[in-house]
Amino acid sequence: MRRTEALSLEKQSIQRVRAIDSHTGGEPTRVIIAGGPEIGHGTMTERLQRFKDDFDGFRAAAVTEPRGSDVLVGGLLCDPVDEDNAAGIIFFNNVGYLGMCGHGSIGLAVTLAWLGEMELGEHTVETPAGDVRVLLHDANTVSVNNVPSYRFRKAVTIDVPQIGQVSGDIAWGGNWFFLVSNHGQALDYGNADQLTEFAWAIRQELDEQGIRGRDGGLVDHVELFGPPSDASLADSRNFVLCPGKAYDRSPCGTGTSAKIACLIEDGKLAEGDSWRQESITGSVFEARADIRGNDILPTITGTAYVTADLTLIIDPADPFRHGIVDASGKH
Ligand code: PYC
Repeated sequence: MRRTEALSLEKQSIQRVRAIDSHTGGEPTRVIIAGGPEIGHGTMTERLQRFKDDFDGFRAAAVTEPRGSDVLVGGLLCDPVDEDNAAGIIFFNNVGYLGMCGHGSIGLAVTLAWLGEMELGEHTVETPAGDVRVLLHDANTVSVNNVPSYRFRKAVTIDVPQIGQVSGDIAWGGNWFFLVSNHGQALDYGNADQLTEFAWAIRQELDEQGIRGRDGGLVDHVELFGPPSDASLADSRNFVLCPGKAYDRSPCGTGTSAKIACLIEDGKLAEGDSWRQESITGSVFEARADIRGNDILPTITGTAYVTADLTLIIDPADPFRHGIVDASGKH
């Protein structure tokens, strides 16, 4: 066999994956639009399980080094279970899977609009955490009606090694958050390394003490709050540490949902009132909540921009095809 034929045969086994990258308030999203794993046609929960069980290597290939980075959130675009809905999406990151992702949903809508597959107006997107409505206002601005959000426990105090006592609320906004206001940290972009270590110490102590969400889920996001950089632009500034130790460059859609659930439960925000949440990069999400029965239903509005239209190459011969792993097999 000639060398060129041999090379072309080898190339046939290469997986080519088309992805669109965007960022929402600085936080990147990579939506896999073709060439991803076949995870079946079950419910979104069943598809998530199939993804976890059979294709975790793909998750790592798509978002971790050398094809991605710790900060990247991936989204596997699927056909919706209900054909009247716009899409299904399973979000994932450098260490696992996210029930919902606010910045990612904004990025998804902008990505679909950029591809000509979503028109202006309202659409339903299915996620493993439930259906969310997205309202595409223009090519870059999107509102997301998030899943019902609530506070599970108020003022939980833990003793964190090297830090001391830290008190925070545990709340759900599509992911579990530990929300801390009294921390003594400067929420500045230039202080991101220090904030990461501080929030990571809290996260580890939550794990250590077996502190969990209502459904037994890991409280795997830590959110620190402080005053905004400019009170005319935002109501509060946050720093959100994600499960894989990367911090959210955006104000975090699910974290902002958890925050407004706490504010409403404390009587500090009324139904329909606006809450502008700023991130340490200066990006802002505008949030409000509707109350239906006992449910707090947050809406988050933000902007996203497409940054790349790319083909990922996953070559079976590449020792790092599923990312860089340590001796224990951890990414
Ligand atoms: O915007 O919900 C969000 C989010 C979760 C993790 C990173 N971003």
